[in-house]
Amino acid sequence: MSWRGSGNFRGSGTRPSAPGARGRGPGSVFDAGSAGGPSLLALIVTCCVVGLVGLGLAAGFGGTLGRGGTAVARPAPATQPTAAPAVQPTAAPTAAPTAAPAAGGAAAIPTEPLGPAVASGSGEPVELGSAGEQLAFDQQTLTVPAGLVTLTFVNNSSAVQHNWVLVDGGDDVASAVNDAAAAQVATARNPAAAVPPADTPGLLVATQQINPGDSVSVTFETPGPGTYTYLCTFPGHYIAGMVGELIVE
Ligand SMILES: [Cu+2]
Repeated sequence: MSWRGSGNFRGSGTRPSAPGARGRGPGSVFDAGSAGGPSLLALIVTCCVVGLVGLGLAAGFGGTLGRGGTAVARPAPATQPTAAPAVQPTAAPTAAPTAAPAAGGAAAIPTEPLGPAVASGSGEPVELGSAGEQLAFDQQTLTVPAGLVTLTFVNNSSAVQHNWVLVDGGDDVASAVNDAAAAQVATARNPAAAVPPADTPGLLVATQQINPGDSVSVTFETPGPGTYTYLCTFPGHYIAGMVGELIVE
């Protein structure tokens, strides 16, 4: 009984070596016994060894060999390897697509003023702001001399972004430029990208969207004397009335 519990037979499952090893011990008994004894003694010993080995194997293999009813227990380990790989492939593809849109959106967000009228240096200083928490400018009309102007725009709201965009025309041009900014938002999937491209027809100057409390300065060459339209191109602000008139004298 001691060898059955050792695990050597159960673990190795080498059926031929097991009886052989046990046979060697009793074999010495054969030699010492009488001539007629060995056959009966060998048969008894063999039966015992085979029976014990059989029990040992049956216990060690847990029913895979003999008892058909318990053979069902073995398929259990097979389900574990199947479940483990299924989880890992699911998590990996989820992370990859997340990074791609973020990188594309970041590249489409302007960080400084743009437009054909933007110039270097400094000109006649002018200041304009948003009207507190309203979707409006704090000056509906702004008068500047013709030439080089440096406008500082302040976002006085506490919650939303704003920008300042000057166009060469009235409401028709302003509306088209506002639509061009909206297209940028659709591409970048980010309202901070709500700035018309530099080559948008009718565009003169456009600042980037600035955060609440921030300000931005832009120097530009005014068009000839006349009346022009400025607006904020953050989604919904122009429609809500964030628009004004620049009078160039
Ligand atoms: Cu705005």
